[in-house]
Amino acid sequence: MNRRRASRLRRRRQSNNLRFVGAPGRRATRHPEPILKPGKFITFEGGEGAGKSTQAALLADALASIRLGIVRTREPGGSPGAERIRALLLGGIDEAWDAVTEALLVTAARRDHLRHTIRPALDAGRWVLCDRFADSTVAYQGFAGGAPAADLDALYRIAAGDLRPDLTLILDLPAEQGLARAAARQGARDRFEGRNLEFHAKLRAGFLDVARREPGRCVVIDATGDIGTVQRAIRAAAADRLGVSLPSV
Ligand code: T5A
Repeated sequence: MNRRRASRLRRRRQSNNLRFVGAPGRRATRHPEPILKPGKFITFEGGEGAGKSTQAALLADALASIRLGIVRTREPGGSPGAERIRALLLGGIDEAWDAVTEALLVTAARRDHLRHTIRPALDAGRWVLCDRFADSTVAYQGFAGGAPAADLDALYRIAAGDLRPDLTLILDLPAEQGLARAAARQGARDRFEGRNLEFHAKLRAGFLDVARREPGRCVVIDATGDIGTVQRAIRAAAADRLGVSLPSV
């Protein structure tokens, strides 16, 4: 075969590969480049000390082991501008701001975080694992703090538009147990950890209310067990909701 015909055939084969990927009735093709799938957005929610950071790190390892690109991030924070707002919010003297002012601050941080970290990562096909997101605003500033739900909805739209997490894992445990775990850990208490038990019980009720209203997005995970047991439940939820097959814990 002459060189020009060989190169014409090669070009045609490549364009077929790209056009017919996954089309019914076609043989599976080998792709010259991995196909960029849109990334998934997974959020971890729950009260203080529920184990969100611990579990997010373990899920990130599992997803990376099946060769997915992962970005782990957190709220408030996750971009340089949002981290500055985090320092202001969490380091501030308690009661200096009311719940609506707190919501304005976390929303400003969220907008910056989405612009600079979350959306670019999702657009590049990465999976974003975020330690807390907007349900924390609903629970902390809304349910426990008393900020009106309609105001929080409006703020969310300003920050995020139509973007919603693909999966939200709500780590659920009694407030006393979470606070005991957080207290056993080293480091200074932040502005919210020091609030009374009633406040923390309202947080739990708030997260469970979100889960009840949005069952398609949220999965409630029993977080009272040991780290491995909780991680198994999280991997099962990721497999069920997002169709990934992950190594067992
Ligand atoms: N906030 C945030 C708002 O008010 N509004 C908002 O909109 C947002 C986004 C963030 C604060 O900001 C507020 C809420 C928060 O107060 P943070 O520093 O990010 O503060 O703290 P938290 O998100 O509360 O996270 P914590 O660090 O308190 O807890 P985690 O991440 O849930 O728990 P983790 O993994 O650090 O574990 C805590 C301890 O428990 C152990 C761990 O080893 C660790 O020592 N542990 C377990 N022990 C036994 N069994 C298990 N299954 C365990 N899992 C973890």
